[in-house]
Amino acid sequence: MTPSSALLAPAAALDLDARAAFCVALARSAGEIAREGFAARAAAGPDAGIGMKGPQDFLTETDTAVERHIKARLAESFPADGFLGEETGGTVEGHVWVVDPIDGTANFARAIPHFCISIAFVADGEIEIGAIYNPALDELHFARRDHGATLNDRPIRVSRTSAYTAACVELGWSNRLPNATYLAVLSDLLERGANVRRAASGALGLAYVADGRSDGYAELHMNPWDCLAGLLLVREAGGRVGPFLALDGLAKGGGVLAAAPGIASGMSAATGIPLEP
Ligand code: LIP
Repeated sequence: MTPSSALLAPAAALDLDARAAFCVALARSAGEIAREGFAARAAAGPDAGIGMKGPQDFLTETDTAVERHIKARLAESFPADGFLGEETGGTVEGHVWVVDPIDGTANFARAIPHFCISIAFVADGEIEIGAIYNPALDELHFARRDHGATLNDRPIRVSRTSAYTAACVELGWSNRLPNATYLAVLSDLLERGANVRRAASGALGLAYVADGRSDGYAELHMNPWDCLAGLLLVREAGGRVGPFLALDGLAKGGGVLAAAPGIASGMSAATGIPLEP
């Protein structure tokens, strides 16, 4: 199959079993690189130089090394698949791997062990495979469409929380939108009675909704590499999510909503992000 025709191959013609198994091993091998980079950064101390791509947008040498590793291994094993990475860009055409080499870079840069590698595979407008690996805790969240979600191979489900007075949610922030917009949503969620956190890794925020440790995650604009794996995890774990890909999120990014069913409608009203049926 030539690369161009392979890029247009329907998902049914793709070997998703092979890609799913490869994705798990790839997340763990990339995690080794991230773990070594994190140890070096922690040893260098708080005054070590931190790269900046822009205001509040950090880049470390580990981001670059991890993305290079993932991109090279995918090119070797699935040369006809597309690639879209946070640091090197890529394509949104055909079936494509979407990768954030270090999500939570602001934490990683300051030696805070709350970061992860996020890898998703998208085909025919569907998120087919998602992996989020936190090497600091050796926690691998994994999902394949219509096959459920796991944490270190154990099945996971979203929480059964339905009362906002018992809910703990996360509201992601970036400087891509006005602070007033963020504060309005934060205020709405607080007024509903929720406890609201922000831990600076959107992918882990979504993974924790999938395994029930958090009741919801929202962010008014996320890039596709930050959220696609997590959105699949939450849906496969029985949660509600917003229509990210249907609103051209792969090309433009967009609002992200993921929640336990019992509080999903309130999160949608607070953020203005609709829920998938
Ligand atoms: C992060 C996102 C998070 C957002 C952070 C940051 P990065 O991605 O996962 O949702 O709130 O500001 O953008 O830059 O650490 O890969």
